[in-house]
Amino acid sequence: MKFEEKDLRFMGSPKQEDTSKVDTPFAFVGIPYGVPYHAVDLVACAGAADAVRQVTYDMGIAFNWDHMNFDTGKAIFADGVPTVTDCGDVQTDFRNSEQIWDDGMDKIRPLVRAGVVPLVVGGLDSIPPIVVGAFEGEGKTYNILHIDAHLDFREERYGVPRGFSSPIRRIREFSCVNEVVQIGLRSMGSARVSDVEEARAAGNRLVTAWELHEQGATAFLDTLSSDLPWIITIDCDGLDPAIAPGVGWPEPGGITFMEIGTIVRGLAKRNSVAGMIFTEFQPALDERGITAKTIARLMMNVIGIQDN
Ligand SMILES: [Mn+2]
Repeated sequence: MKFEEKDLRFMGSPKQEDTSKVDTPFAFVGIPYGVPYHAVDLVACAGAADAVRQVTYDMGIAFNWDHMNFDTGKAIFADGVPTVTDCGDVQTDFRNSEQIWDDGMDKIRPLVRAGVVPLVVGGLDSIPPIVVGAFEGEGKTYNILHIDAHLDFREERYGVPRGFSSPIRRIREFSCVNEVVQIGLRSMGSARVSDVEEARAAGNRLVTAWELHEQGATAFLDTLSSDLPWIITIDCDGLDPAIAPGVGWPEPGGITFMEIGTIVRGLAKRNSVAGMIFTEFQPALDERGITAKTIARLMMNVIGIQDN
């Protein structure tokens, strides 16, 4: 049964569009439009945040805050007090790439300043630098964990420097960024051999999907430094198509739910998650809401585990 409500809110949490007025430790934000290459790019993921909101009604989470969440070993929200606010979606003029960046950062920055952890659903994979840019200039430094089948380190593509083949290149340019670790790389995408060499030269640590599977998620987690908070950015095609079928470029052999869960939960247990971003989720391609559910579950694990 599909629950129908006009004003969907993630987990049925309160809504507050003004991000300077959020008083919960976590905030859910939709960024439907990143910088596109072609007009059609704007359509594919625009409904992703709403699909994640919807699945939290379909799962019953929105009405059953006192139910046990076995992922965290406790009620979804203790004493009926939500710990996340739904801040709605970034409104912007998607014909203007400067505007897309400015409006996105303006929405996220008040959360960063208040110590609220933004939980963001894009958008194509051109949105991560918008979110990371909101952390820039606040006097703190962060590590980036990027999950993706693809490198996303092109200087430009089709003459566009802020498109979805370049987000990690752009993220590297922020002075608030320290380490960049990229996991889940496999098969081939827009990256050329020279782009891989440039990513390594920039200091990025690249872990292929093969390497992660062989090493195991727990051992990998142990290699992540505890010195700085982490911004986790997940292109859904980095995950295995079994748990994230709703993507434009499904690629077998991706990161399993237990692997990504172990990594995300491990960082949350350290209280190290400064922000979380999901991109490239195309609801029209989803199968029985599995991709939306994967995103909601992982966000709920951070919300339920991290003591923010
Ligand atoms: Mn990708």
